[in-house]
Amino acid sequence: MNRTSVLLLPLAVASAGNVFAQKAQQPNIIYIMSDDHAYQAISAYGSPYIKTPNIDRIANEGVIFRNSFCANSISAPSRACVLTGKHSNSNGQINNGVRFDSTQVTFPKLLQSVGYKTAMVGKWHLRSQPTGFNYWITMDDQGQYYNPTFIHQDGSTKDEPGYATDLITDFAINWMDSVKKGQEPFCLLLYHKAPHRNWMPDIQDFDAFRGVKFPIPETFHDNYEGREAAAKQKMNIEKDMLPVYDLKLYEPNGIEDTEWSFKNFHGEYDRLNPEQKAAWDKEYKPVLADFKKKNLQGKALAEWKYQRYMEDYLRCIVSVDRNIGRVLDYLDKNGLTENTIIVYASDQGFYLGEHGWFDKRFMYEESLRMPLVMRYPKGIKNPGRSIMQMVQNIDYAPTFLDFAGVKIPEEMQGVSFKPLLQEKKVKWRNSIYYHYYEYPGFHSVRKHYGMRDDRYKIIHFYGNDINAWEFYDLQQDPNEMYNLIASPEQQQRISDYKQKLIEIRAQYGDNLQ
Ligand code: SGN
Ligand code: CA
Repeated sequence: MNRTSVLLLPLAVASAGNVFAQKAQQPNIIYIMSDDHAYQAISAYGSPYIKTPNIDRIANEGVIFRNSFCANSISAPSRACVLTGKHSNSNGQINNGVRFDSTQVTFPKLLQSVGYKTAMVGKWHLRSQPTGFNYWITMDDQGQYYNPTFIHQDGSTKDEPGYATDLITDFAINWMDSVKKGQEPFCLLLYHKAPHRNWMPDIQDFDAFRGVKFPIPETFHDNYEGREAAAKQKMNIEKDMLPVYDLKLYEPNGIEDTEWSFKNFHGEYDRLNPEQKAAWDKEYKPVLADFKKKNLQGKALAEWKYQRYMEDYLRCIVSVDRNIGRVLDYLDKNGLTENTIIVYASDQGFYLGEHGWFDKRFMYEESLRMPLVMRYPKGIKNPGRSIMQMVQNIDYAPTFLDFAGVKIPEEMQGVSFKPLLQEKKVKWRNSIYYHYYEYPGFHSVRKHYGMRDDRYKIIHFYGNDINAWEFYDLQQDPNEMYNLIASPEQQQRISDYKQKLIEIRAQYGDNLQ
């Protein structure tokens, strides 16, 4: 026996004997993602509107990312970025319309290959069937809030009585119960439908926020001067928010609205059982009566719609936060808190009246930012901290793999932020890249790509009917109201940023436009 094998032998024996213990050392991973949850509606981010104690608990016992961004502010693309660790141009999921190529390398597949038990529960939205999961149960496309339909692994579908956010959490907890804890690490993707349009709250949350007057955002009455794409969108609360479908101002022949609005409202409302309908009508009939009595116009009407929108949107979040609390309790009760990475994020940001809008898609701050909090008692140094470095959803896959001790594939474009969590000194990126592609489409936001660093942002809107550049100084103008593209003092800087944009596009291999 040579010297090397003598040295190796005891190690080999030790590792064979410890195979379960070793696997148990790998952290469990719970990645919770909701749909359209704005950071402005999370108290850990200083929300003026709502308290989210359970999301805040993750931040307080872990970290909060203050500069977390998506790569393409819309659902399916964001989900694909998270799974693959790649930008949209590289993973192919450029918009909500295309089908996800499920043969790609994803982090759940890699975790599964090293012995993790993996599961996906909730809004999947990628059209192709989930791959890389021991267990999955999903909703069809956007799913529904009340008594929703779930798709099971054998392809069958079944309506489940109850409220989406509760049911998704029930499925997730039931699955965690089936895992042999301490013997096999697990990875759970828990994807909520809420608080996506059309913001239908759970009956038990109707009392929350009733009659509250929310502060109107500074930019609510924006006239979009100097910003052509912003002027062309169709996601304005005053003009595009639908009285029946969005604001629940419904009674037969009640008030005027589009056929589409009535049809889609019915698609959801008709799912309620008689008891639920009675509670629903009891809540919303007086709201309609009040609306009719006031007979509002112009600015006053826009502000009334905003208040109505906020009430229902925030009520949906009360339920999301409560259900996150159920998951945290489950971890505590089962002794899993220490060795579990738990993350809360949303697929993108959202407008809560800023620039007069709802929805997302734009590279402006509210929809570019992605709320992100993470707890891992064993692996995060100095909990209770804010992380200021710029991270993106393409970084999640590399980070999870890194914590699980799995080699990060070369093809992943994101970077593990594990060193940031361990307070290691590392050279970090100083700019992020963004590209949005869904036009023509809902809300008419033009295609655009751009780059942001800690001070400036450059955006190029392009297409048949637009070719417009925008440039913002985020320090002087955090609300992005003043497009500096024609400012004489900025010309040198703008040409530098145009060059930097060419370079970052080349770095990520993006020549789509
Ligand atoms: C639906 C919504 C849109 C929303 C898209 C994409 N309309 O089409 O308002 O922008 O989803 O949202 S709805 O009337 O059907 O609710 S995403 O988050 O899934 O990308
Ligand atoms: Ca979304």
